Amino acid sequence: MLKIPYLDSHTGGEPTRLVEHGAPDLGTGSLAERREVFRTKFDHFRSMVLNEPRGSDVMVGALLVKPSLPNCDYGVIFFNNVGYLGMCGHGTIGLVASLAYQGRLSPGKVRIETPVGVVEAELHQNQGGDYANRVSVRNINAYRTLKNVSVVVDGQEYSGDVAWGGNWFFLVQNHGLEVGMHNLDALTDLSWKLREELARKKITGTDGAVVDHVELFTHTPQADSQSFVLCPGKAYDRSPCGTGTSAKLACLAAEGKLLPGQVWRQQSVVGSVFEGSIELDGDQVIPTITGEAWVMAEGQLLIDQRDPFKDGIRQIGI
Ligand code: PYC
Repeated sequence: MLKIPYLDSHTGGEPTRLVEHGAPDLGTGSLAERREVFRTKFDHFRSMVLNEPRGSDVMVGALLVKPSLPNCDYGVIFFNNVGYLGMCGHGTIGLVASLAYQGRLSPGKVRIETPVGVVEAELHQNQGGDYANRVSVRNINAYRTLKNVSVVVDGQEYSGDVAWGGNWFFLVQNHGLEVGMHNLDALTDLSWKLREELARKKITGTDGAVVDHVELFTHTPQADSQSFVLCPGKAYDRSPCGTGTSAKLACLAAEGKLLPGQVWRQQSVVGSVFEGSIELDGDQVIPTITGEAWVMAEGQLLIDQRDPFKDGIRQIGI
């Protein structure tokens, strides 16, 4: 029986499953190179950890590895039900809170290497719980590449921006749908169709990158904005999405609607909130996202070689 220790947390409702020991050896290359080894040689491990029946479509995996850069403390590769992420904001908050829970981190700063760059997280002081769980993540640079892109779905025209926040996003403000838990089917349906239409029209991120996250925004009295975020595997993000909030901050800054030091409160469809702010870096921004994560389960994944679904139920065609 193969046994893989795991620690599950959630950040604003969005789960992260942290694994480290028992994972395949991905070598000592850069995190981008190791993600490629993971993808091409060990994708069964991703599916085994995250897909049903052991995991779920909603979950994001965080594989903790040694960094390749000497000035980093940890390396991490994030993955989901259908593949691999660049960065993951809620996942980084979950990772740092999980390391705090394990007694491996004290309040202060930690540098984490990801396949798309180095992020700096700050674990804030424990406010009286069992472990410190409030984390700020100074993300890699975020920027908008396309403004007011027109996409037609079911005969109706939508306009949105394409932006990078560690993953590629299509951000739509005027979509006509109510953003709330009562409307998940309609929000998912429209987001998915927008994503498909972007792909059909070959509207991409830089270097032909697939725009695989869609954000639908609305106004809310409880924060500066509320959003529904659809992830690549068709599950919606229960958190406000750290990389998605970063992309939003980049678009706001490009419009002159957010200045360095101002705090932007982004609410998720389930009601959780991230706080975001920016520093300027030329025509790009460096976003910092703050949120809280909660550890919620730890144990061992058990992999029985006789089990026909030991490698999870793979999703084809997403
Ligand atoms: O928080 O960046 C994020 C994220 C990406 C996908 C799910 N959550």
